[in-house]
Amino acid sequence: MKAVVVNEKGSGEVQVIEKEIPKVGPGEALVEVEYCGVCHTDLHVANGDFGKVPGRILGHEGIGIVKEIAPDVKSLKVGDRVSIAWFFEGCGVCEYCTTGRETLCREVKNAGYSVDGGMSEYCLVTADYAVKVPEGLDPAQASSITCAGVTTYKAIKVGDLKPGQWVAIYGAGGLGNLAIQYAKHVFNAHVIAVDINDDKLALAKEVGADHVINGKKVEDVPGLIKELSKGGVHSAVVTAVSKVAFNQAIDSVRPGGKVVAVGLPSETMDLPIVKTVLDGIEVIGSLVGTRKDLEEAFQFGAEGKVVPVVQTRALEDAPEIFKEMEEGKIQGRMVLDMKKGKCGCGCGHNH
Ligand code: 8ID
Ligand code: ZN
Repeated sequence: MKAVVVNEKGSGEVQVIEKEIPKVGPGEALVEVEYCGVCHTDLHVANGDFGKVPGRILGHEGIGIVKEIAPDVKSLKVGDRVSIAWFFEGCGVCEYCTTGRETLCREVKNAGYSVDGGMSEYCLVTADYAVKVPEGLDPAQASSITCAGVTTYKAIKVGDLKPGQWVAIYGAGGLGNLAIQYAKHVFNAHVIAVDINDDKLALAKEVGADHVINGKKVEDVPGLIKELSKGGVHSAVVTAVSKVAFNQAIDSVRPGGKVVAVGLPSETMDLPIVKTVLDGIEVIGSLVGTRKDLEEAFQFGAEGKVVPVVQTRALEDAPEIFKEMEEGKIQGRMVLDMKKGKCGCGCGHNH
């Protein structure tokens, strides 16, 4: 089978290689992957930002069909459509797994990082942890919800956003455009989107942002947010891969507000102690979502409240797509379509 892997040095350009189809072990299912989205986290993994993992098959926005199950598997059957998510498996018994915070499990396995992920023609999943895709949800769109969707849906929950309140979404890329949609169409909030690229902001507006701000063009982003939201947003979700956005987010929440940190730049943010104390603000990290969060996030997709913006490309295009993501050229999500072959005419496109 073809697979997209971290190169043998553990950092830099990804490679497309041939690998053996893995064998099903106890508790596992073999999935024939249909689609896998390219998340900015894959770029961090490929660059070795969280530690080097040479040879690892990337991908945690996978969707596919179960082809085979181990004899002991009860939760899946052949033919089911399931997810291959960053939260691939928890221990099931620790204080986090037993209190609704399973993504914080210390024994966690993460697809495309600590175990092989979904950017390949076949992939193993731990059956009890693969979430079923509901009827009526397009599988390419479902791939995007498997990480970008569930992560932002969960982050908005963590920010305790209520109907009628204001939220600022920093970064309107793969995660951000879905954050806007969940905030607007599921949580019924007023949404301000901040990005540094006008094309991302045009998309933000299209998918439901009430106001958009270009952080490169507006000098005082928090000031403008305070003006628009009459005193500051109730919560801010930061998906941007830059400390600038984190610092702006801290300055744009109203007293009692919450800043939910989602983006993963290898930097530190500046947290003014006096403001934190006197304004009673909270800064909270949020990591993907539980299986239940994903089930809920999928359902809103199936109901059409949230429509992921996806473009599909062939698996062989992965190295190019990673570069395009680094350069900020992608609108919404680029999704690998395992069935799409390169064209014969040599133009480099798929048609
Ligand atoms: O569970 C989690 N916490 C989780 C899950 C999935 C992804 C975290 N992430 C992390 C990724 O690892 C990455 O660091 O969230 C970040 C965003 O992932 P993405 O949405 O997949 O990346 P993208 O599509 O490249 O979008 C990033 C956007 O940020 C904007 C860019 O213009 C782009 O639209 N941006 C940047 I870079 N700097 C900005 C700034 N200063 C900014 N927007 C506003 N202000
Ligand atoms: Zn991701």
